[in-house]
Amino acid sequence: MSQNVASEDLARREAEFQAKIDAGQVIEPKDWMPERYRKQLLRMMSQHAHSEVVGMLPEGNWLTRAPSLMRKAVLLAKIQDEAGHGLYIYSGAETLGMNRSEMIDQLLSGQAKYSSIFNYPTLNWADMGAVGWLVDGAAIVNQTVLAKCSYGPYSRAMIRICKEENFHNKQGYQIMAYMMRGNKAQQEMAQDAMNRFWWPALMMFGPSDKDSPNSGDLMKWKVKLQSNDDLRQRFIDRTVPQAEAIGLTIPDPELKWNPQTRHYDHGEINWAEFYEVINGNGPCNKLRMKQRRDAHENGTWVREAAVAYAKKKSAKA
Ligand code: FAQ
Repeated sequence: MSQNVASEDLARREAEFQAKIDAGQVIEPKDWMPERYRKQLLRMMSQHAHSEVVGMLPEGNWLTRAPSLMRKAVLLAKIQDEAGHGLYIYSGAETLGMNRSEMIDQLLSGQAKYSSIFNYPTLNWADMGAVGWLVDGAAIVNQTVLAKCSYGPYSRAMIRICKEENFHNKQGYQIMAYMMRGNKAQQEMAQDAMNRFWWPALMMFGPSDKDSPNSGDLMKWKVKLQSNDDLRQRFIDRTVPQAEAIGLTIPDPELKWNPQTRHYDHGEINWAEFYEVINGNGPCNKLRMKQRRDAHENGTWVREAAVAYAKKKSAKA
């Protein structure tokens, strides 16, 4: 009998929760939420935060080799922004009941994912342009929509983060445009970066809708407001004219404007490669995780000192 009452109560609460979502209300940390909503958000937000942090590595690689002091200062500022985004999203995710160190343990033990894109190498300076333009560009398309998602702390974090990502995107495009105005070797370098980053950037949006196991729940709860394929298409539509404007060729022979749909048709993504990368077998997965684990270990004394300092300060207070 009491089990029946409990399950009726749960069904009522779930219905009320869904009604709030359907009415466009925002869910805040202290509101009741279904356990699966909490878990899905925690998964997504922690993976997002890990991506921001691991995402610093391919760019950090170029700090000592940026071609001028100005480029170095800009790159440094961008990388610092990414660290801030990671911390910001970890804080948002903590409101769902898991602390940052647990999330980081999940990353370091390989239990949690981070974006596939950061498992590709950054081989030449133009890659810094491609990362800013294409990777941050794809992130913005995804995050602008997340800024309207149903979970308050996540949507608010996205609003601020998108503003900074816009700057990252423009500095990346500016690097590419500048190189395309340069000599033949510089133009080839930019095209080479484009060739290597185009397809992995498209994979950032996740598998095709028909193969996306989490989308059903996430769309129902308005965490996702647009599907993986729709966002990918939006990214393609806005990026192709930008590439054409500076003389870069998109490495997709099937790419064509479709006047009926008013979108670009594109070739098939190599999904086998995508799954290899997200399952740990991309070109740089092992290197990235080693760098992250080493950085975590080397930072132990800093974390210990910060905790000791905070304790000392609160004891005095
Ligand atoms: N990489 O069912 P779905 C940035 C996994 S931030 C790795 O479709 P979902 C800023 C997915 O987790 C970039 N794994 O999943 C920056 C799931 O596995 P699970 C990060 C992927 O969640 C720029 C499985 O496949 N942005 O770049 C990927 O509904 C420059 C099935 O997929 C975010 O995280 C992938 N690309 O949709 C920083 C945005 N795609 O967990 C530094 C927030 C899918 O069940 C430098 N996240 N998987 O084991 C999202 O919008 C969503 O989580 C998606 C995936 C769209 C990424």
